[in-house]
Amino acid sequence: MARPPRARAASGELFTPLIGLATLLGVSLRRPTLLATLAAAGLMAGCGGDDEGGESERAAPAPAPAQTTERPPPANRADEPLRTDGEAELQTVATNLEAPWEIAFLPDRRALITERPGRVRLLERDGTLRAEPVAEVDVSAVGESGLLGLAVDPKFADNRLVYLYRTVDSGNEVARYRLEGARLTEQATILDGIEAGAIHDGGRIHFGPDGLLYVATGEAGNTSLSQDPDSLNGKILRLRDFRGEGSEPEIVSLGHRNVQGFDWDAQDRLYATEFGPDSDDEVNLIRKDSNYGWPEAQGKEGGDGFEPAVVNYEDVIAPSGATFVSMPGSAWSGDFLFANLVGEQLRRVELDGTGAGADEALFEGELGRLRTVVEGPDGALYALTNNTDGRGSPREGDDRVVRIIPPAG
Ligand SMILES: [Ca+2]
Repeated sequence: MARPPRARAASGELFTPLIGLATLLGVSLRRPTLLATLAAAGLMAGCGGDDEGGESERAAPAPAPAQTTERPPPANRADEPLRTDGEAELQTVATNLEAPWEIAFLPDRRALITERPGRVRLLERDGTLRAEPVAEVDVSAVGESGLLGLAVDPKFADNRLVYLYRTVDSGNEVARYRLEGARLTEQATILDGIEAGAIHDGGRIHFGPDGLLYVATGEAGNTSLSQDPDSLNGKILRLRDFRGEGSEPEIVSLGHRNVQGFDWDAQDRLYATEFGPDSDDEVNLIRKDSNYGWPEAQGKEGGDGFEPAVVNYEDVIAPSGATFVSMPGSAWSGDFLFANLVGEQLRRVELDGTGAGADEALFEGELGRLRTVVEGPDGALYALTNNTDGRGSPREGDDRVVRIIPPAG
């Protein structure tokens, strides 16, 4: 993996008061009413499609993790990725986020974090979470929808472009923004026409090794959409003209129920996590134009043109964001890590292009529900808890960004 360029001085301090002004001028959030939230919860309970789980179905959470520190040391500037000699180390980097959904690093080692109610936050290089959001995004945040994925343009150092996946009144869409100073300014909607629902909104976006922007969607509670080639729902899509006016997306794969995590291994093979219904959460190897079965087949069922899952989990763990560990020198290097909501764990799976080897739960019950995990520029992993969206049991300081230093390998 290419090393990020040396950090430049942040130039956004003067813009902070402008953000406050913009807020006063009416860049406001549409928050779900209590009634809408309850209706959505009732709907989800009724149809058994509540992938992300609810507190009522959960036992009391485990006590807060003992081995955390309030602030990590400054990011490692050496060439070697961070590794520990013993057990993996867990540190709290930032606290008091509201339903964070994605974290993505900039080339200067700062990071942007989305909060589902409609904010983008900036995490400074020293681990300080800037109090003022860099953007307030007008979203319709009901059930599982709202401000979800975020991706940083591969040419960010030149163009400062950032992409957001969000739910608005007309559905789910992808919008392009530009980071100017400490302010994220909207430029254009580059993909729309994705149906939204109180459940199954997909929402993860990442750039692929081919330089295209990949978008994972869900079937929004309408199972007939996953097999419909004319629908953008229940698909993995990719976009070419993301820096221009936008163009028709290409369907990479279909037959998905709800994909919220994906990444490529060192051989550029694409793997994705997927929420199953009341069993059969999945990890799939995504091949172009393949059909992953929903709602006709699930889990390891194949045949009839359907791709079986590489890994399936009978007990619900609710897998969301995922990453391969690309940097060398750790016991997890090359492995697929993904965050789990109901399972309250990170999962580490060894994948080799055909089947799966070791498959273990990490930090189970220690942090509560987990939304995503990404690899940082220092070689540590960064995960987001998801305990403040009404479905978890928030602990003091939730939600938080945690930094995980993997054991040396
Ligand atoms: Ca499947």
